[in-house]
Parts: sequence; C-alpha cells; structure tokens
Amino acid sequence: MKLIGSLTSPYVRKVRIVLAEKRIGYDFEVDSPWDAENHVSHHNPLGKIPVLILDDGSSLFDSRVIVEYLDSVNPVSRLIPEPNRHRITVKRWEALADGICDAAAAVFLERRRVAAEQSPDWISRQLTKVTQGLAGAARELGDRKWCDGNAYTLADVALGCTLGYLAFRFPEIEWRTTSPNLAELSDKLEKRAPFMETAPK
Ligand SMILES: N[C@@H](CCC(=O)N[C@@H](CS)C(=O)NCC(=O)O)C(=O)O
Repeated sequence: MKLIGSLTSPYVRKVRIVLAEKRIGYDFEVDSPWDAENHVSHHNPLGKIPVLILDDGSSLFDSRVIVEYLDSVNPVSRLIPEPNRHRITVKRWEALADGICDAAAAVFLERRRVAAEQSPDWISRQLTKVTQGLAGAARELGDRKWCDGNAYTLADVALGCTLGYLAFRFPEIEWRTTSPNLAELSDKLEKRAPFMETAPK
C-alpha cells in the first residue's frame, strides 16, 4: 500500500504513527495539495491529504477512515479498543484532537493570505476553538496516564499529533504552561520511536 501526504500535516502524521505502531509496511509518496504540480485530487476528489492507496488501486481517505482500516487489518497493537464504550471514547478523543487541528490549520491558512484579505474575526473564532479544545482535553485527561485510562490508544496518537502540530506552527500558544498534564503526555509520546520518526519539519 502507498500513503500520499506531506511531512508537516498532523493528519498524515497520525496515519504514519499508526502504520509504525502496527508494523505495517508501506511506500510513502510525499505530495501536498498546496504544491502547484500535485496529484492529490487524482486519488481524493476532495484534494486533501492523507490518502492511502490500497494494493487493488482503490483509495481511502480521510485520516479517521484510514486509521480505522489500518487498525482492523492486523491484531498487532490494537489502537481502537473493541468494547463499544471505550471505542466511542477513543473516537471522541480523536474528533476533539482533529477538531483542534482543523481550527489551527484554518488560522495558519488565513494568516498566509495578504493582510488586507485576512479576517481578524475569523482568526479569533478559530483560535477560541483551539484554546477551548485544549482546555477540554486537559480537563478530560486529568491525572490519567493515557487519554483512555491505562492503555495507549489512537486517542493518544491523535492528541500527540495535535500538540506536536501546535508546537511546530504556533509556538506562541502556551499550552505547556497552562496545561502541564498535556505537556507531560506530549513529552512521553514524543519519545516513542514512531513519533520521533515523524516529527514535523
Ligand atoms: N479531516 C481530514 C483533514 C485533512 C486535511 O485537511 N488535510 C490538509 C493538510 S493538513 C489538506 O489536505 N488541505 C488541503 C485543502 O484543504 O485543500 C483528515 O482527517 O484527513
């Protein structure tokens, strides 16, 4: 199988970490919808990354569909628990983490427009989602070892990718000081080989 994505996208990083945790081999094609000559829309009509191309030539998107597929193809290191209550808890964490990224990415893109076209109200609305999302994540993590309690799951992968993206693109957002429990979780995750190998650059 082949993964199409960039080296900075937090959604692509989530998929790469899941592939590594599950020891699934794949080819990685670096491509980005923001590059003039990109081919992303040949595989995803929405023109977004990540896209996973399966051996039969069919494609999977978006990251949540891809990671669910990957977790089901082999039993190594299950990242989405089977009991329904845990499964929904983990998927909710993923939605929260991805939602923070969606808002942060919207700000990043808005700030790339020429100054006269930027909307301060839009930026402020999205930044509120980021800070409220982080506060919600910190509150729900509390003093737990991992997001879903005692087991490392996709929830931790998703939240780790979000925190890594914020550290990379928004160093001015001080989530480390306001939420020491998120900082502790992030530091623990970034020491894992799959995280170290995929750090955004
Ligand atoms: N919900 C999607 C989000 C994917 C996404 O927004 N990817 C960005 C890169 S970080 C992208 O491809 N943006 C291109 C565009 O919006 O045109 C997922 O989880 O895969």
